[in-house]
Amino acid sequence: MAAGKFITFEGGEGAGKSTQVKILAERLNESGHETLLTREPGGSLKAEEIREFLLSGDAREFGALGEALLFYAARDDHLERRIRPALETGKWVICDRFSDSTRAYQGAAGGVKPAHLALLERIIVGETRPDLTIILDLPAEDGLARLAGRDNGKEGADNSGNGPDHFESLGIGFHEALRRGFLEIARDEPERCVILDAKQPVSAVAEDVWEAVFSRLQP
Ligand code: Z5A
Repeated sequence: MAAGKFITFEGGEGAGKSTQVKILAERLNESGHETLLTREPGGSLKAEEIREFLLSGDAREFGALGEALLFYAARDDHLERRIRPALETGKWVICDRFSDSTRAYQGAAGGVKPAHLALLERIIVGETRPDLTIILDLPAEDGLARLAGRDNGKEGADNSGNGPDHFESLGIGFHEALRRGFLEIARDEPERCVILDAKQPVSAVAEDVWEAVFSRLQP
């Protein structure tokens, strides 16, 4: 068993994951825990290269299953080089998206069979499952409106820092299917997942995140 704790953040576009992972990492650091703040796709050198390819839209031709394989190739490297070593030294690993994103994007919204994704998850993730997954829930149109209003773009949004990436530019139906996908995951695994209302102000969401971490993992 890993000595550290593994927390993942999930949710649709613009739900506030990147904002909240940073606040949680600061809070854990202040309470004396060493943290690794990381993200998917990416988090290791090779995985960041795969990220660039995936978000550019050039991987679209592989279809949703091909994309899932690429996300898992990146995840395998990330787990081996960053996540497992950090957990073994007792760090708290906080990851902005992880395997539930594959289940929601390539599975629920993209049409890849859940059994195929479950198999990949068993092979690649194995025992390194998150101790806690926080799902930030927001209506699809609110999340997309937030991204449209984001003035400087998120780092690497389309590999130039501007404009929507491949996934952000998919239609509202795709984003609604995503939301349902995440809510279903939480319903099926209540011992691991917590759903939080991401429509609230940043500080209120941060309080809910801390309450979830505190009550489930006692940092
Ligand atoms: N993907 C996949 O398909 N399969 C997989 O297995 C994995 C990923 C792992 C990665 O994109 C893409 O890869 C992603 C899924 C797919 N799809 N897309 N696009 P990314 O890493 O570049 O982006 P993201 O993870 O989707 O994050 P995001 O949607 O760009 O945003 P966010 O991290 O959830 O939110 P944020 O950056 O913290 O906030 C967005 C804006 O809202 C910003 O202006 C904030 O200031 C504002 N904000 C944040 N919180 C609030 C609150 N509470 N109120 C008001 N405004 C707020």
